[in-house]
Amino acid sequence: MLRHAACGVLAGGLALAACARAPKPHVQPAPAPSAPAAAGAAARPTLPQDARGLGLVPLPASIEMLGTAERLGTAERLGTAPFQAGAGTVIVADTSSAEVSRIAGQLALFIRRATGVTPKIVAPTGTPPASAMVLAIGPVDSAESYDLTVAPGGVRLTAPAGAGLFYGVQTLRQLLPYWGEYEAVLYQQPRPAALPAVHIRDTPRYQWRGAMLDVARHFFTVDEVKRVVDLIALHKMNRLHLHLADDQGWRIEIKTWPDLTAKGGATEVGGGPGGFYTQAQYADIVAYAADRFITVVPEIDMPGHTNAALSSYAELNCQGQAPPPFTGTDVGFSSLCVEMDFTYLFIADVVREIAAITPGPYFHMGGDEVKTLTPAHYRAFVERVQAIVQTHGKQMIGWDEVAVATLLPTSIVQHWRPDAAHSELRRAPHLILSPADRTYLDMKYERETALGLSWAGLIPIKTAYDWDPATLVPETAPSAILGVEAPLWSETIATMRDAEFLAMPRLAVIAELGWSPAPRDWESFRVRLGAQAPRWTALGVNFYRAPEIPWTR
Ligand code: TNX
Repeated sequence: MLRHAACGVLAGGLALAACARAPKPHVQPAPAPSAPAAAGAAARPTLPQDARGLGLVPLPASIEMLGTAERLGTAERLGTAPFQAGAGTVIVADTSSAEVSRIAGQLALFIRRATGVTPKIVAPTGTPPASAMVLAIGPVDSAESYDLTVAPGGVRLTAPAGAGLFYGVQTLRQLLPYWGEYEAVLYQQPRPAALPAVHIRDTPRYQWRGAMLDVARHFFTVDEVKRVVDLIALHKMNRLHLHLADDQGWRIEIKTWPDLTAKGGATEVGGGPGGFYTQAQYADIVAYAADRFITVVPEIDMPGHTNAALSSYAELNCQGQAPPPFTGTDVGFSSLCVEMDFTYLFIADVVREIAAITPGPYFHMGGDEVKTLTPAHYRAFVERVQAIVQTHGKQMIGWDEVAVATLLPTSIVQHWRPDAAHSELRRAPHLILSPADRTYLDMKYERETALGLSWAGLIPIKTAYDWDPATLVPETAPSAILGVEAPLWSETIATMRDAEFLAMPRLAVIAELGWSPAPRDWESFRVRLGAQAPRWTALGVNFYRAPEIPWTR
């Protein structure tokens, strides 16, 4: 039985007494052992009714409460508090691995912030000391999976790779009291933090759990992008798609075409100053994301959405004349000169330079909303760019219009138009699902929402939550669906405060769609989402307090 197995795991490395003392669970019968979640296929194991009281988002694949269900002081979660982090807590981790050490350091930081005590990180030597939090590499389902046991004598987190350990630490973080999110709590005295006794075995439903930030319509600084990285990491997302070029701005330094940023980077919607990332700054974002197991996906939108490039270089235009910069919000009017070979030399330079500073395997070529080309010219363009992207060792991604082209087996289609023809989408070798009427973070929540657009409809929380990625495009092979992504377009947002208001809480909704097994339970989700309020407040997140969610504060 899983419950005893959990103690067995624990007993292997921690004091046996810990398990012997663990109060008998009085919740549901132990869930069936969770199978690794095959995309779309995994059935939800029975979860204890009170698992929702843990306040975890996204919901893990399997949770077993080891403690009794008692309310814990101010914390709105259930379970006894058999593990007390604080003075005496030691993190045991393989300090010879830089990656494991880094993750242990991240856990140490959360413990310090929650308790006022910085735990020592020590290498494993035989039996772990009492009150140890052990991070171990060991077999669990897939690379992103983890197995976590919290019991009175200690905590044991096992994962086959760094990614799983990192997600297990994010779960521990959400199990710790919310005040661990404050950066500078001053403690008169160390304050122990209770972790509820629980056994969690977790694995993501989908490999692609993404968010997109449009830094082209309005520019966001490196620090602001890092803040977005932090928010997506907290919710176990693993892709950050950066929309780096559009009509209103070009945001990434290309050394062979310096005016792209010198001229094309100096505008944005509304006429503000714009901005751009040097290649070194972009590399800094990529490294910061990689430390959180997030792959950056760079997008240069083409052949449409290219006014910033066209206005920077006259020779990219069919007539040899540069248009003025554009600071409005219309779409569909611009296009690269697709019949001119010179255009493809330009594209090859851009792809080569970006590929060289992008360790991830993807390059997104946009391809959306082209209203000035014939279908034949459009298709030929996509296929030519696809070949360039392949030459530079990357997999091409394009918005769903590109599905009309002949695509390589490695290419990926990002579905966004709610009315895109399913017959075309089914031709896609791989699909990322970003249906605009469910996942677009820039849609208004309700008619009165001051920020955002509404062309794809209003998206209150339940609308964002209530759909199944596995059945959105009928007759698509489940294996073709890589996962989900939530795009945040920035026509109506100029600051991080505004961005957070549209993104949160819907980013957490899409994170759950990407991670948690189906079928999902709206009632459980509302409660767990509501429990994030003090945590997000501590992080300074300007989230929308949707009236249908029972926010705990
Ligand atoms: C459609 S989504 C666009 C963007 C806009 C967005 C606004 C997509 C591929 N194209 O250019 O910013 O709508 O919601």
